[in-house]
Amino acid sequence: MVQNGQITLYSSPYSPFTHRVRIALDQAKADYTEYVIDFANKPSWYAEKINPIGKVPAITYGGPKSAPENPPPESAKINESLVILELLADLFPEANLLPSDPVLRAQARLFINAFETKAFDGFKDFFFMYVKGSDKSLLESLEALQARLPPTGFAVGPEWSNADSAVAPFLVRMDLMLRHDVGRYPQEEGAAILEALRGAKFARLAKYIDDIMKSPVFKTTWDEEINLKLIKLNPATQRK
Ligand SMILES: N[C@@H](CCC(=O)N[C@@H](CS)C(=O)NCC(=O)O)C(=O)O
Repeated sequence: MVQNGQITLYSSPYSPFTHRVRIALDQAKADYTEYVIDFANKPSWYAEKINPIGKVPAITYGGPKSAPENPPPESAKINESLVILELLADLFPEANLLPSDPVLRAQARLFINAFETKAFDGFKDFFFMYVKGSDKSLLESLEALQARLPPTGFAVGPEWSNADSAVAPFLVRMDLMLRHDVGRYPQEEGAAILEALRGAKFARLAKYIDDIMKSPVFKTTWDEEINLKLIKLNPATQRK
């Protein structure tokens, strides 16, 4: 499809939510401009003109290319990473961001839902807040996510889809943080989780994470060294 108007992505290099959208935009081969929002010095026009809740990611879609702080008045302003993934699947049908089969599409959404309603909380509570007991809930939620994976391939089959774009930024960061002992969690709990995730019970999830990291669509959006530096700098990952 010929893209019908400009796309601007408002982003942060720290943000796994932005990462979701970047993967899908690349997969769709969309022509887009990226503008990094500095969290320490958020421009007031961002909430006024783009995303009233002030978070990233957000996109503007439509109209001619223009300065990021002055989006075309006719452009749509869309926030929430998962909603943006849905929009991109609709805008770029030939990119197959979602499978064409209705049942597989539903399964992709269920996979995303399993991550969003359970695993994300485990991830946040263990790595960024450290809530007591979150080691257990993180492993339980990962087991439930793993149970949804087909025997081989990605979340809903051999082809990468929005389901993978939605979870990959988190699973890969989780693996990286555990390998480098970064995050709020007590060191021994991190070591125990890493051991569990390397064990037979989580073999399918480990293979999935490995396949994600080897996938061309993911590799073009990920630099492990830079991300490790960013994660280590994030105040929310510092142990107290
Ligand atoms: N539910 C939102 C979450 C977005 C979100 O939490 N973004 C964070 C970055 S990872 C953010 O903008 N934080 C800066 C702030 O809240 O000021 C989505 O899926 O897009």
